[in-house]
Amino acid sequence: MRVILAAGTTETALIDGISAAGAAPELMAQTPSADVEILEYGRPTVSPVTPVSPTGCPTPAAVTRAVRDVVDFDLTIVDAGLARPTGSPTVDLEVPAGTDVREPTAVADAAAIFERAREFGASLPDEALLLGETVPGGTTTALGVLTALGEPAGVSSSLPDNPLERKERVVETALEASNLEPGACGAEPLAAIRAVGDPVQPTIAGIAAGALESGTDVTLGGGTQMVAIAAVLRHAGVDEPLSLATTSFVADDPSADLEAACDRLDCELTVTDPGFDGREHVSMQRYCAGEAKEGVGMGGVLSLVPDGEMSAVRDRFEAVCARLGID
Ligand code: AAM
Repeated sequence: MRVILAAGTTETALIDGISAAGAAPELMAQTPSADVEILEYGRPTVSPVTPVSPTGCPTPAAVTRAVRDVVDFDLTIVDAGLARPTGSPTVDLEVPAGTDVREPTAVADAAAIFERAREFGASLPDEALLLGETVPGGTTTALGVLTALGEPAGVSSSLPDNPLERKERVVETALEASNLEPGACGAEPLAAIRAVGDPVQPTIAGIAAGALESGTDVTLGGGTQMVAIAAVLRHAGVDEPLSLATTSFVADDPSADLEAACDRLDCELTVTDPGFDGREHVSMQRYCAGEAKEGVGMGGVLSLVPDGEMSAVRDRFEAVCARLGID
């Protein structure tokens, strides 16, 4: 199994109060670069900070790294629009950082990115791929794309209280700035991303399309951002089987309504509970309170943990948090 993590940024994350994927708005652009270092090395290397939410909840990269210490999988990191340097080795598909969706164009070369990613996905020798993301503001851009496609699906949030109305206002402004009505891009999913999406979306959708074409199994590892990718693929006419693997934290979020979305998009859903409620550990309790919930492939890699090994993952998560200096 190869895990591919697409890491990128969108200026949309700077909008006040829409994301907790960084301690402060000016740190959001740093989060994906640091996330991929945590996956690779177990802690940030050239990145100056460990990504935490404003309340101190550690990035889901810490959970994914903990799983990596227990389950063997290959890992490839794709630069899907990083805005800061990273010390991790990355595949370069020439993906620039994304613009604020409230500008007329959010991802200028969405179609070209999709094509390059598709070639990359088709070239891989693996039998199965698990695709993950890190892009602060990603649930807002997911809502943008779902709305432009005319899909009724809701989105989750890295915040315990989903600022859904704020996101809806952003998406409304974004569609107006692009001269689009909701549902206008139903037949043109890459136009939806170009107008109101983020650069991670055409990267993951392209890799998935290329891999599926060449007979590789694809699982989307994530929550409602991956629902948006599944919608892009279905609207692009991709009809191969698709799976989505996420955490119980997203599955339990009523604003996500994940099961209905997966049903509609003909996507097999796997939900994994890491059992964090059984431990007196501050960070695990934060996850149980609905902070962070998912990201950096967390739900996907949790689905790879064999029966009986989840307590080892929790032990490793405690060790990763201790190394990062987080409770
Ligand atoms: C990624 N890195 C993170 C993080 N994510 N570091 C700390 N907390 C997170 N939740 P939103 O739309 O609310 O910003 O949520 C999406 C982001 O949260 C994504 O980057 C996802 O990978 C996760």
